[in-house]
Amino acid sequence: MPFFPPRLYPITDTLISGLSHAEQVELLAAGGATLIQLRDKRASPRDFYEAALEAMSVARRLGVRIVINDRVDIAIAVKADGVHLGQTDLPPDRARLLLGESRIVGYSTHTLEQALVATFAPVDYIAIGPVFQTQTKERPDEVVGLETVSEVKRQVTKPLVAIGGITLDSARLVIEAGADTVAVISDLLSPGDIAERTSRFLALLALKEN
Ligand code: 3NM
Repeated sequence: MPFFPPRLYPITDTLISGLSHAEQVELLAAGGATLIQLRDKRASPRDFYEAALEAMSVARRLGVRIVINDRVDIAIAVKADGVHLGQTDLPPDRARLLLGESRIVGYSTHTLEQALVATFAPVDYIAIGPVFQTQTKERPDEVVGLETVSEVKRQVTKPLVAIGGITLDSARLVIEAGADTVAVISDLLSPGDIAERTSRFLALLALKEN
């Protein structure tokens, strides 16, 4: 089945939010998010597995889909809806073999060239970033800017997720540049009302049709 990501794709971060993955899923879902990525670069595989399992039970109760960052094994172990792969993770075709056809496989790219290569991979969406400067990712790639988002959109038919430094103030511009979806961490999870912030993003992004 073709996969169409929603306009907003929140990604969890326990450090920025000060909350567990399950707590973040609860609040993001309360604000209207329907697809959430669990990301944890610091936890041990065992701890990430336990936290993801807990978040999955919240997500199932609330009807939210969950994608696991980087770890195909954990995605399988917790029966997540999919995995998001970086350029140094398992190759997408190997992840696809392990996960099967029905799960979501997303793939990060950081240049037009990588995005073009990704169009031949068995992935459901392509992410491009960082669109703007980000403090959230350690050793981020070079900022690609809105022009690259537009260029990738022109050349790529798969759904396009933009990521990196996207805020309530810039999200519309990113969608107008051609992204189908914005993936956001810090501007959703920084101290404040996460559910309210999520619904503000969704209201803003709903103003423009697909
Ligand atoms: N990946 P924030 S940028 C996880 O360029 C991640 O692929 C990126 O966090 C990429 O919304 C990034 O706080 C961090 O900038 C996104």
